[in-house]
Amino acid sequence: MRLDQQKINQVNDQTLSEHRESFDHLSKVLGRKDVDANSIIGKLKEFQVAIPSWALGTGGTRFGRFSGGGEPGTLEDKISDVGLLHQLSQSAGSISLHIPWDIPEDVEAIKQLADSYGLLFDAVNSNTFQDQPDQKLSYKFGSLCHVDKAVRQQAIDHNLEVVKYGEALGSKSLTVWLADGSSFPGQLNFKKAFQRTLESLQAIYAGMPSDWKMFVEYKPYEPNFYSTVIQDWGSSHMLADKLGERAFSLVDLGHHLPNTNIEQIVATLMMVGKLGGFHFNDSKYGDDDVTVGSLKPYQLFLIFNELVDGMEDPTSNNPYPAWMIDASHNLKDPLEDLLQSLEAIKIAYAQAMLVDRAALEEARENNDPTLAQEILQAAYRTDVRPLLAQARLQAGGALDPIGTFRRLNVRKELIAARGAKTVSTGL
Ligand code: AOS
Ligand code: ZN
Ligand code: ZN
Repeated sequence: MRLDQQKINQVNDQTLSEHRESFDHLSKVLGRKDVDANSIIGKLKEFQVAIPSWALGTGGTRFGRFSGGGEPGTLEDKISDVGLLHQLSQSAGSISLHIPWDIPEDVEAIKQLADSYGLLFDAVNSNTFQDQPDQKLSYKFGSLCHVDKAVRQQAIDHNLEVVKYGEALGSKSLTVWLADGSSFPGQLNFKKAFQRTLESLQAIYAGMPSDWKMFVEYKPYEPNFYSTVIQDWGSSHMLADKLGERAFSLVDLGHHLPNTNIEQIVATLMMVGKLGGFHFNDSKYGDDDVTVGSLKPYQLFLIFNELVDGMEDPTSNNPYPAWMIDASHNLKDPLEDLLQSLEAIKIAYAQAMLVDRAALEEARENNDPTLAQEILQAAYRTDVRPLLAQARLQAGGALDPIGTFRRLNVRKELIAARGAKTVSTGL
């Protein structure tokens, strides 16, 4: 489904003068601080976040799943939904596929379809955390870390097959997230499991095209409750470091124990040039995967403060990170939820660009924590939403993406086209 551009413009027209007033006011306020609103708008327009194919349908828990209707039942539908998000937000310029959920039957047709929506294919994801119906050996006791070499080989072959699909579509990176670990003390030899995982990853790394990157995701628990082989950023970094210069750590915001200082992890990984990818979501307890910025927007800002610092650092050799939303939507409309996440990410990014870095560095050198806090919070407490709206307006998007989604009855039309009972693949 494609939205009629004229209809988006008509909805925009209704709040245009109000928007112009807020934007002019903010531009003046920023101008007095020597901040050029247009340069921030330019960076916001360039900033694109990948949408995971598995976040477009209703997510469930092991207790139930409550579909909202009109879910994308095919890869084509998923691409079309990301196209909708991109049309409204102008910030969702790519899709991240998960194999075997998203195996393309006709690669050329899928590429053309994505292209017609202005979408690229971001990192491809392998799945060795579930057994597929036609699978020979089980991953019940792990995949890349398994004690049985044949299981490890099957998981290696699967990852290489994922790379082949990605290559055909134009992806340039593979994200590996493993459920491997143990649920009971004594179950697993930690050292051997890590060593076997490294060897398996080395085989996958060796089989990737020479211009591909590998992102190694870490997670402290779930589905294994006692240990995970790649439990934290240290383990992920050790693996990435041993694998080679095209392997990087991937930070998923929900994959930290409560109160972990994620911004410090981000700064440290960027310092050594090893932060490759980012999964955005929010969490209160663990891997809650709720809407970005819905619980801890200040933490998100502090993380972006380090990301911007790392990206602007001329001495840094960290590559430009791959951004993706990794959320699960079990109550809200998935498309509305993703629009909220995109907005929260860009608010934090824009606020982080407002930080007066020279003054902050001076305050640090003078051991002045009061001033350092004033500087950070001056940026955080600025309402940057008119900058985001202006960036969208200039790019042809909606001034108010969720308002427009509702005004144009998008979900109703999706249900009419796809039915109320379609079920999307994913978790
Ligand atoms: C799992 O917890 C990880 O966050 C993965 O990145 C992702 O959610 C998964 O691959 C989707 O199935
Ligand atoms: Zn993730
Ligand atoms: Zn996760």
